Amino acid sequence: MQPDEKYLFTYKGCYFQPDLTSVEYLDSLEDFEIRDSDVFLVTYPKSGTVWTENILSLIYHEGHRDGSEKLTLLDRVMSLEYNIGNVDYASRPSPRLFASHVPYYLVPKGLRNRRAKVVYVVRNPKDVLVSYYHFSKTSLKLEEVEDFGIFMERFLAGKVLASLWLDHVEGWYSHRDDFNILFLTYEEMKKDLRSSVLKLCNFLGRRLTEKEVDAVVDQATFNKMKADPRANYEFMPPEFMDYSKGHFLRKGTVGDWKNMMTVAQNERFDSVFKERIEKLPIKFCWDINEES
Ligand code: PPS
Repeated sequence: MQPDEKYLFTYKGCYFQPDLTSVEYLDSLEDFEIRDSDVFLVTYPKSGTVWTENILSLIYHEGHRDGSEKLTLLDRVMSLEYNIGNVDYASRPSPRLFASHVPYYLVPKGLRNRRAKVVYVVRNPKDVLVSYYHFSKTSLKLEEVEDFGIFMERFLAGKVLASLWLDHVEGWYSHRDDFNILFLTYEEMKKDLRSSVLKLCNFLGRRLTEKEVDAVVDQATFNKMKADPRANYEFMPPEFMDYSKGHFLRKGTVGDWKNMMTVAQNERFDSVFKERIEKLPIKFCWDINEES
């Protein structure tokens, strides 16, 4: 089953959302000017993007005491390929924080000189799939596929936004030497948020006091973010989301796939993904109670 063209189009082998970007704009990204101080958060969709955006923003704005507290997350961390508000990114002050779902080969070429920083967050793909399935019901910009089994087949075939999860993760990982990049997993953030925040501060060269780190950790918890209208994405206009069907911050857990996938679906998933996943150097956590 092919994705509906109303919701997805391919650009150089990767699926994008037609309402929110264009071929011309994506073409222009190759020469997008990069600054040394830029930070790019790269993820496959539903892997913890908004969570990490919030953490980055908190780290850079040290608890939001610099006037950015009135801005929504979308203004604080700008989407590279979906410039929804038509913002002139070149005129934005440094340090600029960007988020992106693009595969490694579609990034601005200036990013390959290892000057700017890239943070790549990866999440176990079964939870990504389940999160994605629920999000496609809430998001009015994604095609709603009622049947989870059909949605899973699309996911396994890469016929979804940002294309195949395996290609995205493998691509970024195998080209890591081209970038100044830090890999983090959603699950390690979930298990020990403070250590993940410190890892980020260290990579980004940001020196925060203990108290400031505590404030970042406190404001980045699921419950705090869910209650914060500037961070929970409910500021998105009604043409983007149908909140009667769910929320952007849905469950925020590890292992929710077990509540959704049948034994047969899990076996089918493994038969398509397992071999390649096992070749990745990332140790995935499929259940928060697993020993690490
Ligand atoms: S998107 O649409 O690609 O930007 O989505 P993304 O932000 O990558 O992923 C959404 C999932 O991340 C969860 N989330 C969190 N989990 C734990 N803690 C915090 N603070 C947090 N913030 C967002 C969000 O709930 C989505 O996962 P699911 O499993 O659907 O709950």
